[in-house]
Amino acid sequence: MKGLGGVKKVVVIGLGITGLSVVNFWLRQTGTRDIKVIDTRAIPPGQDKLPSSVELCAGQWNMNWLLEADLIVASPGIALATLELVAAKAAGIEIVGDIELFARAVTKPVVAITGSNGKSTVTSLIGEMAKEASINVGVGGNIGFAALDMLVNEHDLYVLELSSFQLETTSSLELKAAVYLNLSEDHMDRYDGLEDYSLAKMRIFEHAALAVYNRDDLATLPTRFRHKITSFGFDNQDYGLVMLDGEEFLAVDAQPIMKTSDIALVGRHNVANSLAALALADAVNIDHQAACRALQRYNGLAHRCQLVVNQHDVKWVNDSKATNLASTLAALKGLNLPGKLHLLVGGDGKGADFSELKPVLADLNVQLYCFGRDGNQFMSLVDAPICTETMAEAMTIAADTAQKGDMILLSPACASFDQFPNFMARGDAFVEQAKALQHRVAGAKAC
Ligand code: N21
Repeated sequence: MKGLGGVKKVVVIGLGITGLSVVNFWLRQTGTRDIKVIDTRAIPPGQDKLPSSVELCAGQWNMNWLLEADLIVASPGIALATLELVAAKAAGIEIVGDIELFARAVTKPVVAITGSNGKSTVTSLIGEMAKEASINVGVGGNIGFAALDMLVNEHDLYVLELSSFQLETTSSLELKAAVYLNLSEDHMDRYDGLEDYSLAKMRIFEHAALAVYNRDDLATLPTRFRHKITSFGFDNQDYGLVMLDGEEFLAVDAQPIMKTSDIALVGRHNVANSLAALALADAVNIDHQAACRALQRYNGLAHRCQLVVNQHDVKWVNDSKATNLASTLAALKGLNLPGKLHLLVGGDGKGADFSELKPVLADLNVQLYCFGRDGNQFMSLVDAPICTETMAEAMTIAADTAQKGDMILLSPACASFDQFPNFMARGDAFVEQAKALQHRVAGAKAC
């Protein structure tokens, strides 16, 4: 394998799904290696699944382990700017992430997706397109399934969703095609501004045979010369749109491919996501018929604007995946409700500025609920916010006051890490509680 042969002592930083996938990857490799795990959290998630032969240091750093390592594999949850990692790097120890290990081990074609929003949707769409074309595809990365776990069973194509944090620790990932979907503010607690964050995302193009950018968001335009480049957007160039007999079509080089009204996903942003998926599918020779079938069938991710309960004419919608402001704004855009919107926001705000929400909320019939560590950052956005400590408390109040025609929407614009293991657990808690509370809504009393 490229560049992993001489490695004897490995230290993995951060457990959880990714850390465990790294440990298991090394255990599957032949050769004598010494693997240790450090997780600075007192109770690292996934500890119960760690093989007993692997030593764990939890709740604190272990500088001796770090400085004795040949290779450090850092979790996307830990900043490279952390003093201990800076010291290890200064001592000459190589620091990589799980995606770099994947890059050095993989032998089949890979495409990858990054951006502030829509990554998981585009990743899943390409996976579905490949399946429609009967390709044995692996879908993973920052999407609940670790990249290295995909290597347990051989696949003929890999589709990787990559976060900026994963890209920071990746340097030799060869891609058949890569897309940078869009840029909006996120993770300002870990970056020195938007440019710094965007530079991490730009790394996706480094060894990509084809670079795909968003014509409607030029922050995604490759900054260095790339041999092959294409784009997606709402005019008729490259991957774009054309009108034919009064109907709008997805198009490639202005040739119509499929009516946009046949896309199963709703919303303008999903037309853009469909074009991006089509560009990457083309790059790995997935035929347009298979790609179109997937676009017609795929109806979305869990925790992404999912209607989970619809009782007594009150809709409960789980958009827990909205972990940043742009994502919540996308959920609110085009919302047309007969009644009131009960909007639940808050959690770990990651240093964001939420003021852009103010004019959007002013145009809606909305009751805002703020919860979690940074819930107070939303209080000045509306006249009479309801502030609670937890999401569950907010949901109970919403259930007791909701009327026919209302919607109770969790679209928190924040990460969940202050009160939940991740946004999926937050969404699951919302669904469970919505089911328990659905009979309490005011509309139910009339029945
Ligand atoms: O799920 C959410 O609510 C938020 C998702 C975001 O804000 O967009 N995504 O930043 C995804 C997975 C991201 C970041 C990290 C991870 C992996 C970890 C979280 C915390 C792993 C390690 C830690 C912390 S490890 C250690 N000491 C969110 C620590 C560690 O404190 S994301 O792309 O040693 O999950």
